[in-house]
Amino acid sequence: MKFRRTLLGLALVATALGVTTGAMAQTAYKPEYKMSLVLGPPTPWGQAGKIWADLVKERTQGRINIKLYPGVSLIQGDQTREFSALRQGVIDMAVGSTINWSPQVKQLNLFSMPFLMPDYAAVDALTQGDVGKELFGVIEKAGVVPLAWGENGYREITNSKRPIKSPEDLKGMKIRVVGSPLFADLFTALGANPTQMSWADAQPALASGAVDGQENPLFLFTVLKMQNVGQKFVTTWGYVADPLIFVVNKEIWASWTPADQAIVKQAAIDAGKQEIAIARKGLVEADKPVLKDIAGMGVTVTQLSPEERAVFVKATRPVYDKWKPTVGNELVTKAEKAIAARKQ
Ligand code: X2X
Repeated sequence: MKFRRTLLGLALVATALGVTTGAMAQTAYKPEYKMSLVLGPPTPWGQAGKIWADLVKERTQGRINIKLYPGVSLIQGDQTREFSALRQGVIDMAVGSTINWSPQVKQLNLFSMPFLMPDYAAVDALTQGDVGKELFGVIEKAGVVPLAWGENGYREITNSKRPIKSPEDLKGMKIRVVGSPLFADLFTALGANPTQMSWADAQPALASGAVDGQENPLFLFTVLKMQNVGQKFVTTWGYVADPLIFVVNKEIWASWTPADQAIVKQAAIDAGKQEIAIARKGLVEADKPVLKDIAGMGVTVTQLSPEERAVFVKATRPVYDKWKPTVGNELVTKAEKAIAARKQ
C-alpha cells in the first residue's frame, strides 16, 4: 500500500514537472518562427535561409523551428517595409538585402554607392572588416539583432532593346529600380527613365513590356529565364553589389537561452559562408560559366572594357557625391580606405 502510494506520488510529481517544463517551453519558445526572404530556395538568397533554418533545427534538436516566407509574403511583398516589420515583431527573423533596408537604415546605402566596390575582394573588405562591424552596430541600435553576412550579388543590367555600352544607350529606357531613392538618382543621371517598384511588381512589368529593363544578380536571370520576358541584352558593369544580412527580432532573440543564441548565430555564420560561395559560383572562375550559359540562351552579353566602364563611373560620380553625406562622410571614407588596402 505504502509502495503504491509512493509510486502514485512519483507519477504525480513527474506529471506535474512534465506539464510545468512543457508549459514554460511553450510560453518562452514559439512552436515556429517566421523567416522573411525576398527570393526563394532556387536562388542563392533562398538557399541562405534554408541552410540557416536547417542548421538551427538540427543543432537545437528541433527546439527552434523555422518556416521560410519567400516573396516577403509576411508583408504582402512590400520589401521596403521588411526592416520595420522586423522591428515590430511582424517578422521573427530574416535574411535581408541592404537595399531593401536602406530606407530605414540610411548607412546601408553604402553598398549602393555606384562603382565603390570594383571586385569581390572589395565587398569582403567591407563586410568582413571594421565597416561591417560598424554597420552591425547601427542595425543593433535600430532595434534588430544582426548575426552574419551573406550575398545577393553584383547587380548587372538587362534590357529588351539594345546592347548597353555607354550611358547614351540607356537614354530614355524605362528601367525598373529597387527601393532606395539612390537608384532613381543613378538612372536619372545616366539618362534613363527609372521606375521604382517591388520585385513582385517587376516581373509582370517586364513580361508586359511596361518596363524595358532591370538590374539584378545574374543567377536571377538564369533561374527566371528572363530571356523569355524579352530580356535579350545583358551588360556586366559591376556597378553595385548587394550583401545580405542574417537578423533576428530583438524580443525573439532575448527569449532564447544563451546556448541557443550561440547556436543560431554560428548557424547564420556557417550558412552565410556557404551561401556566398553559391552566389559567386560561375562568376569568379576566369571563363565565367554563368555568362556562357546566358549567351547560350540567345542573349547578347556585353562585358565593358575598362574605358567603357570609366564613362559610367564618371557619369554617376555626382550621385556618389550627393549621397556621401547621407550615408555618412566618415563611413564612406572608411570604406574607401578599406577597399584601397584590400588584399587581391
Ligand atoms: O528587388 C530586387 O531587385 C531584389 C530581389 O534584388 C531585392 O530584393 C533587392
